[in-house]
Amino acid sequence: MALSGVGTMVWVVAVVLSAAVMVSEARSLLQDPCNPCFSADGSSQICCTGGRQCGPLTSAGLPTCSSAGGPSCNPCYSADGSSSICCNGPDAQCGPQLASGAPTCVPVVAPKVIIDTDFNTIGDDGQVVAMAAQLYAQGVIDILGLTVATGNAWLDQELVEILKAVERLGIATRVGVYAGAAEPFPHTFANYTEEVALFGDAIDYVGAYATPPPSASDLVPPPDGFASATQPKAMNAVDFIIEQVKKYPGEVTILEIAPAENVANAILKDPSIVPLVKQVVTQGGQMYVGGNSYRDVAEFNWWFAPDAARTVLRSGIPAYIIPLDATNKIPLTLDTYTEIATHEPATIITELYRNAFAAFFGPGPPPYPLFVFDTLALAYLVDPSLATDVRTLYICEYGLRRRIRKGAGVPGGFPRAGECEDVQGDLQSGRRPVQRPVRRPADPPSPGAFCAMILRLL
Ligand SMILES: [Ca+2]
Repeated sequence: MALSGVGTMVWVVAVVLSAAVMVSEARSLLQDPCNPCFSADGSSQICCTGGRQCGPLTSAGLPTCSSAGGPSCNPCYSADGSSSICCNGPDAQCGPQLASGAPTCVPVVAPKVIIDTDFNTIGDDGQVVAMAAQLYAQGVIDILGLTVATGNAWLDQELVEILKAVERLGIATRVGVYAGAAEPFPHTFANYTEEVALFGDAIDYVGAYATPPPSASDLVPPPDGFASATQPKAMNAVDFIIEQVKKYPGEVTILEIAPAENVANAILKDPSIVPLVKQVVTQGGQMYVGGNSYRDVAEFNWWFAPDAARTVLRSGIPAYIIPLDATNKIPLTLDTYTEIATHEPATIITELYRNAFAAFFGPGPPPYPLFVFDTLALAYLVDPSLATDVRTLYICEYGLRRRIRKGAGVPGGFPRAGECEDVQGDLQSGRRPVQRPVRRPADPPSPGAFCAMILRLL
């Protein structure tokens, strides 16, 4: 791994750790607002809780916390560094320097985020929401809501798990859960059964499609029981996305860590939201590596709802994609697992974590790499500088064309990426790709065209 990757991995690991270490503080954090203290250049911040004020900057310009009741000052410096002012209270962030070079203070505004998730209790989606709850408590992000779509499991099972999670994390009264797509279209469960008949059984992950939709009696409670009182909001996820984007034009980031049906349906229902969405940050797709679903040549989120992925990526909303090329480089290590699982005092999160992964990290080497997938999308959202390899590539669609030509009768094309190289194969049949010459569009991409930012965390 390149040296630059060390910092990336450490950061990601640190976030995973913070979810476990800090979860016991979640409720108190929510009642104990963050006092944000910023670095000299304003690019990073820490949260001083417990009544602590901002301390002096380190020699490297990093923020510190003073003891409780200490002097209150978040220093913001002039252009030449010769003078500073204190920015505290509602105007606690360093603002742009004036033409004269004098420092300014501006209000702290946490980025507004909708997390669209195919939730599971303590898999990567569960880890994302646990970490996001901490970041929310610290004022680093503002979670507008959690929207849910079938993916890892069927929607009803995911709702059971996320409703308990928001109670467990102490955010149930502040962050709503919105039910969305029960299955994508046209890649429905019935469609999937046709694929199996045509191309064969799955040899890799298919999420919810491993079994038919559950009945109410099939729903499995989380290890710590069903939610005691929390219910999904009455508003559908699609309408919630539309409402919030219009309420905060240009401010809403959609953290897309599920098959993209909810966001795609919002776009299709009300295309006027497209120019109003700040960005989509998503874990999905793969560029030059193998897939991880069905017959091993497709990334799960894009395989599960390919038409939705195409709709979102071609909508013109700025899209930042963390593909398997990046996530494959960040495995969950034994050291990280051990540090979380053995943390004292134990919390419900550390217990869930231990129960979920103890067998995997049992005697002997892990049977296969275990990745943290969606957590990298959250990492990028919070700190885009973590991306060490950012590329602008075209999303291509060879799947649909090849499918029609073959007359296989299965609807649904697939978004492809990679400078129009045929690098992903036939996503449903599992056939490996035939390498073709690079096809470049005759014209450069226009704003809003099918141009997406692809990034790799090396
Ligand atoms: Ca997910």
